Amino acid sequence: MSSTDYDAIVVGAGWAGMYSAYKLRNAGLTVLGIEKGSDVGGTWYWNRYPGARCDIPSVNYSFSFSEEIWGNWNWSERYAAQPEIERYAHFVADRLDIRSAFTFDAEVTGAVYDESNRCWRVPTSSSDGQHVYTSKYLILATGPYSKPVHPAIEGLSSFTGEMYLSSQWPREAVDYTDKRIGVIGTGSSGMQVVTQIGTHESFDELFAFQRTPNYALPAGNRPLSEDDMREVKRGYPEFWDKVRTSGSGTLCEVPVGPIKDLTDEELFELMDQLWKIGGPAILNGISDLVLDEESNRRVAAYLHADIRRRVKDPDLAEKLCAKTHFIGSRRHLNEDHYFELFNYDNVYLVDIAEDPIVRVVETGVELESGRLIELDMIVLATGFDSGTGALLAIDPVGRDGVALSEKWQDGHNSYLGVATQGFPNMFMTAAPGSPSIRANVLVSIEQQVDWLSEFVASIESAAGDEVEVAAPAEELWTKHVADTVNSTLIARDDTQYVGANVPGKPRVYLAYIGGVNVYRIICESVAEDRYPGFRVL
Ligand code: N01
Repeated sequence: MSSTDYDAIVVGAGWAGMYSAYKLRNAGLTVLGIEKGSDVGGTWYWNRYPGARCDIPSVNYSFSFSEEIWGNWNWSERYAAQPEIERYAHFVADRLDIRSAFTFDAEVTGAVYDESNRCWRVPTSSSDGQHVYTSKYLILATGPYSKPVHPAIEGLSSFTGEMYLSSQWPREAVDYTDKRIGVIGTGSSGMQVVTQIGTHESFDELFAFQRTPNYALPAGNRPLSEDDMREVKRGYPEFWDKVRTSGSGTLCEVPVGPIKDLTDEELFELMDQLWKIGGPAILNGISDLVLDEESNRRVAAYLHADIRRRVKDPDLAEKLCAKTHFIGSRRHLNEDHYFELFNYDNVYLVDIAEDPIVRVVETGVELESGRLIELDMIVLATGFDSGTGALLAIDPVGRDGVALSEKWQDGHNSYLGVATQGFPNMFMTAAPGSPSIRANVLVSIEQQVDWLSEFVASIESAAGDEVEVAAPAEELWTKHVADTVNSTLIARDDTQYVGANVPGKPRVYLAYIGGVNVYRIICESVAEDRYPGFRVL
């Protein structure tokens, strides 16, 4: 192998990129991190829209590997908001001294595997010009939600007011005063934007353009005191042991079991108790929720009843009830006041399933009925090309000149979601085929990066030049990922998790839903057996 600029290039300075760079550097490798933004944070660097907040409990949405980090950081709320999470990312970066490994404001524009020299050539673009770096290993820590979807709505560019994409929110303060604001999209991001502006900002009128109603669970957010954090930290090691052996990587699961045989009264009593606990994982303990249609429908009926209690206008309440998909097939909102907002006389739901958007014009949004909703500001909270989007934007070219987009034209495949055959020495984090987007992504990332860095260290100590997935291992894993989700209800719905929100995207489920605990055991056994499924030369 010829000499390279670096042993490893890590793309992205989110959680996975920072931790990968840290672990590989500690393993004695020379590392260059490349990040498009001006600082660390990844998702939490870009998604600074009003109301952006984590829906996993803060004490659980944290790194566990370093006592120095968790011992010196205190969260201020049960669910931290974006500014605090971004501060945490900076804190982590400082403690790991990781910025020194990265070049910022530089975009990776491709990656090509040089077979004869067994290295990756990685072109970048920045204000300093174009550079091509070479490395033995390429780690794509590009994040599952980093390529936004720009909706195909006619006339968007003709709008003369302010327009913002939720995931590319400006760093400067936005003024909502006396403005007529339209939010398009009612997924987690759109509902958070509507809740924040509707509750905390002064505005003239607020319109939520809803194509598909979404489920929501009570957050029960509250401040965390120093005493709360002291208490958490006292039990942190045991806490993390439990987290690692949990299915979702979060520790607010209340084991309930199947609800199939409960009477309606028993079920409503149980749901009332779960509601009081709050949090996004209160339903995780219902073991037949995503396995049994009737159980799923009965829980949905409780959620609908909750909305009907909170929204005064019965017709409006009906429009807000999610009925077209199973609970669990989309990410539900973790909310405190979303539905009540529609009781105000200047907050409106625009049901665009009933009266679709035809076009955006200079002054606002025109609907099929001919109605023109005049606006001063449009917020597009229209989602992401999830899972594969950022990887395919780089579109690495592997062995025999085959691009990833070519290999994945009928759907992604990989071994363990960390590597794909034909792309030697290339690893991915939080990628399709791993638990990532259907789990506590931070717990999942920490486990994957620990595993990957040990694997790379073992290749280095064996003086290996090239590592590649073997085709049979990839086929088996891809089948296992599909079989696992196909045995549930959630693969049936058209969601971003199957790529349904991006025209032409192959319909393949984007995550391994067997649980972070099961995935960890599988990865550990692969390591113990000296990595069968990989070929090291
Ligand atoms: O995106 P989404 P998101 N015209 O795809 C609508 C994570 N996240 O950014 O459902 C009109 O869920 C679309 O309508 P429909 C989380 O993992 C986490 O909200 O296709 N509407 C939908 O309502 C989540 O899963 C947090 O009918 C259009 C919305 O836009 C992931 O990010 C917070 C449209 C897109 O919803 C993505 O969530 C926020 C069009 N042309 C996000 N195109 C946490 O709390 C799309 N829509 C951690």
